[in-house]
Amino acid sequence: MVKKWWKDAVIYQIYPRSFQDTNGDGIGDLQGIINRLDYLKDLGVTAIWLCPFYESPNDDNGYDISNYRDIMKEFGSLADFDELMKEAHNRDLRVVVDLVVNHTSDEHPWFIESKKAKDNPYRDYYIWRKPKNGKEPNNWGSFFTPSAWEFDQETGEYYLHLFSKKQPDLNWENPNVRKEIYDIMNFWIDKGIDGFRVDTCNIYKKPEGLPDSPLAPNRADGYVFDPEFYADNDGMLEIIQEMMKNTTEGKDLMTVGEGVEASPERTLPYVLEENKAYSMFIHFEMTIENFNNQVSNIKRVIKRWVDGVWNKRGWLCQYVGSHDQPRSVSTYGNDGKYRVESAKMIATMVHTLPGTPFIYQGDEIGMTNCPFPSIEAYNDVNSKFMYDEMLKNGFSPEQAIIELNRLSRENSRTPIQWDDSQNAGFTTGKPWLMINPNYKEVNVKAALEDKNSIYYYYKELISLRKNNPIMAYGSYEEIETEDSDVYAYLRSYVGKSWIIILLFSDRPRKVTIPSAININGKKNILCNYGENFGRDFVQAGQNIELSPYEAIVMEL
Ligand code: TEU
Ligand code: CA
Repeated sequence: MVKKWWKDAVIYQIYPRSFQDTNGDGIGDLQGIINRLDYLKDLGVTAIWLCPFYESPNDDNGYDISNYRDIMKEFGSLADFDELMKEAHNRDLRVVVDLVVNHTSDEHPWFIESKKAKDNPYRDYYIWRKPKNGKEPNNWGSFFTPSAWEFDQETGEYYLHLFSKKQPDLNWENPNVRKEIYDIMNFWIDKGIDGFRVDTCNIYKKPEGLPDSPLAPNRADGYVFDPEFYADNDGMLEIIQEMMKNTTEGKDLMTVGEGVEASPERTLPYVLEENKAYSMFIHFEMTIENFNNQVSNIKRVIKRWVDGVWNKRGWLCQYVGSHDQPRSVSTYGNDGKYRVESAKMIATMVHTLPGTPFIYQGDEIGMTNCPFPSIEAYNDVNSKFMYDEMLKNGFSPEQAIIELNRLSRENSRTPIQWDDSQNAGFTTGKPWLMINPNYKEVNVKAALEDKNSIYYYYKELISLRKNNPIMAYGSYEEIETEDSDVYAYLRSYVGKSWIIILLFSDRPRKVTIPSAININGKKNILCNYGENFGRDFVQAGQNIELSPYEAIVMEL
C-alpha cells in the first residue's frame, strides 16, 4: 500500500470546550490546547483533530456554525488559531479540523436571509417545502427532534433539519452552496491545516423528490427515523469527488469522513484511493447499542470491515471513544475494580487492529462515565431528546436518568481531569458541565506519577507503532478460541506475525490457542499485567492463563 502520513498517524481527538480553560470562564479554549501541546507530544500522538471551534450559538456545541471563517468567541480568536497551528507544527503535530457542512446554524447569515422571503437569493441555500395536507412535507424523523421539518410562519413553508431545528440542512443541489463550501475549505487549507474530519459526510444528497420513508413509524409521534434512507443516495460520491477536486486534490491532506449508517459496502467507494474521496471513514457499528455487551459483536463488526474494506484496499480508522459515545472503559470494560486493566486492554485492541487509531481525550487516563444526577445536569441537545422520547415511551424520570447515565454521549464531554485540585485543574471558574466526581483519583497528574498507569501504557502502544509497520499495515485474521469472552487475532506483515489475545471479562480464564498457531516459546511484546509492560515473558505451551481483562501481544 502507498505510504501516507495519515496511515502511520495516531490521532488524538480534542473537544475544545472540555479540554482546558485558561481564562476562568469555565469553558475550554484554544490557549488551553496550546498549553497542553507538550503533554500530547509526550504521549506520542502525531496529529490532533479539533472538534468545531467556529462561531456558533452552541445549540449542538459548535456543530451548528454561524460563521465558518471565525473562531467561537469563548474559544479565542483567529490569532489564537494561527498560534495554535504554529505551536503544533513546531512540535511536528498535525492539525485536522472538523468540517460541518450538511447544515449550518439557523443563525448563519445565509439562513437568516433564506427565511426572509421565497424569492430571497439565499432561499435555495436550504431545503424549503410547502405543507402537504396541512402537515409536514414527508414523514422523516430527525436525529434530535421527532420530525425533521420545522414550520416557518413568515413564509408558510417548512425547512428540513436532519439534526436540531437550529441546524437547517443546506441544499447541496445548489451549485452556489457547493462553491461557498469549497471556498471555506480553502480558507482553512490556506491557514496550513493538515486535513478535515468531515461531519455527517454521506447525507448531503437527499433521496430524489424527498419521498416518505417506507418504514413503519418508529418515533413516538408517528414519524419515521430512517437514517439509512437519508444516507449514500445516488450522486453522493460524485459530490465528494467534486469537493475534493476543488479543495484537497494534489495536497498532502487527510480527509476522514464521518458517516451516518455507514456499512462496509456503502463505505468502500468513498475510501478507495482511485476514487479520490476520503482517506478513511468513521462508522458507528461498534458503538454501545451495537456492542450490546457482547464481544461477539466486536468480532463480527471487525470482520465485516476487514473483509469489506481493508481486504479491498480501503484504509480503516479504529476508535472506541468519541464525543458522540459514552466513555469507552465504561462501555467495553469495567470502570470499577478493573478500570486500569480494562482500559489498557481496550487500548491494546484499538492500537493493534489494522489502520489508523484515534484516541479520544481523557481515554488515555481512563476517564469514566459520569453520574449526572438529573436531566438538569445535562447540556447536550441529543441527550435531552433521548430523555423526552423515553418519557413518551413510559419511562419514569428515574429510569430515564439511569439509561442516560449509561448511553449518553454527554459522559464523554465532562471536563478533562488534569489534577486533584478544585475543578480538576480544568478551570478556576465554574465549569460549563459538571466534573466527574472521581477526579481526585482519576487525573493526569496521578497518571504521570504512576509508571503503571494507563497513560504510560498508551505511550508504549504509540511508540511501538513507530518501529512496527505491522500495526498499521499488517493483514488481519481472527483466531477461533473456545471462549466467547476471548478475542484473539493474528496480524502479519513482511515475514513478521503477531498474535493478540484479549479477555473481555472480570473472571480469569484458561484459553487454548489452536496448535496451527504455535505460541510455545514465543515472547511477549506487550501485556497489561506484569513489570515492564509484561515484556520478555516467554510462553510455555499452547495454554494461556488469562487474568481479568488481560491483553497480550506476542511475536510469533
Ligand atoms: O454526528 C453524526 C451522527 O450521526 C450523530 O447523530 C450520532 O449518531 C449521534 O451523536 C450518536 O450519539 C455528528 C457529530 O459528531 C455530532 O456531534 C453532531 O451532533 C452531529 O454530527 C450533527 O452535526
Ligand atoms: Ca475559557
